Amino acid sequence: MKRIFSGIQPSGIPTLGNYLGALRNWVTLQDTHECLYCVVDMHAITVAQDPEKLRQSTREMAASVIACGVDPARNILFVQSSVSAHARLAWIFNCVARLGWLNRMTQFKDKAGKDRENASAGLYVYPNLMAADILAYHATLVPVGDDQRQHLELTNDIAEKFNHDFGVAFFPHVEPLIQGPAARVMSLRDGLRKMSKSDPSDQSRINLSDDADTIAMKIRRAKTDPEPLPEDIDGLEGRPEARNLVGIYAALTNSDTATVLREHGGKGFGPYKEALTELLVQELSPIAAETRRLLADEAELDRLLHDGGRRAEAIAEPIVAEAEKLVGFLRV
Ligand code: AQP
Repeated sequence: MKRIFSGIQPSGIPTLGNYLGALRNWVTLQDTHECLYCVVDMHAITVAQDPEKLRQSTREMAASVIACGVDPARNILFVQSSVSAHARLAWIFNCVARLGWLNRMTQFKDKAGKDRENASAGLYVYPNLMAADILAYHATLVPVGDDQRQHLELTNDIAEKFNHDFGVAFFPHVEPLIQGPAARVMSLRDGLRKMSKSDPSDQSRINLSDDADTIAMKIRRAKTDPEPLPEDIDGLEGRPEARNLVGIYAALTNSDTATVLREHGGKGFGPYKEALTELLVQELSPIAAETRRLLADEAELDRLLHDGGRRAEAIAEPIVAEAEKLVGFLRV
């Protein structure tokens, strides 16, 4: 069985983008792989977080993951900061990765924006921590949205350089697992920007906790253009908002863009948005209800996460101890 590692930041309520790009795949993969799923709070603090809110969001994220269908007994579900191996290996990787590599990371450029000088050093070395998250477990498969592809290439660069520098074949090659027509769900307000849980505009995203009325309102107000839906894929050229709404529909029905357009091409956005809303409500309402149920018993949720953390540690500890030995740390 191949080992999978995947993480999600507790930087807000998970969105439809997180769900279609990652969480839904996590559920499928648990049947065929050994899976480690991690709420990556250390990544979340690369931008400012309110401490109490972060603690609560960490629980909420874990509850959402379980509510989506991830079984904490069959998989290892845990909080990143509870396993110190991540921080230790990340430091080693900070010393392996080259500044030139990090300078090419588009996510840093997107997230730091115009005020780069004021971004945290943590945001800059975020991909090194991500490499440590994965390689601390010798995981070889990483289910992610399309936005993370570049970070996984960097993970492999780091693994190769480490292996080369220390003359070993210690860290494995990592493969991204990018699936489906909604590998990149875009903002409902701007079809060229990714849907994000930390976008200042709540109207830009569907949160997994949104109720039916909120989903209906957000889809009704989602930006579109005046043309009806095209009948084939070529007709989506230059229409990012239409492409996004079609991609979401295709993902929710486990079909593809061409099939959705065969069914809905020629229709105006009014009836199409109604059909899309119905699908979304059907899929997301049970998740929201189950998340609320899980959050009502915080002690049990904390117990599950503690247990996951100890199981994760048992795998990571010997791997990271070996990496520390390879770089020459004295263990006395
Ligand atoms: N819009 C998206 N479409 C498809 N997949 C997405 N993912 C995130 N947004 C989309 C995937 O969700 C997983 C967890 O992401 P994350 O929380 O670790 O960080 P992120 O990619 O930065 O997600 P957000 O929602 O945009 O968070 P913030 O706003 O805090 O930066 C990843 O596998 C990601 O690919």
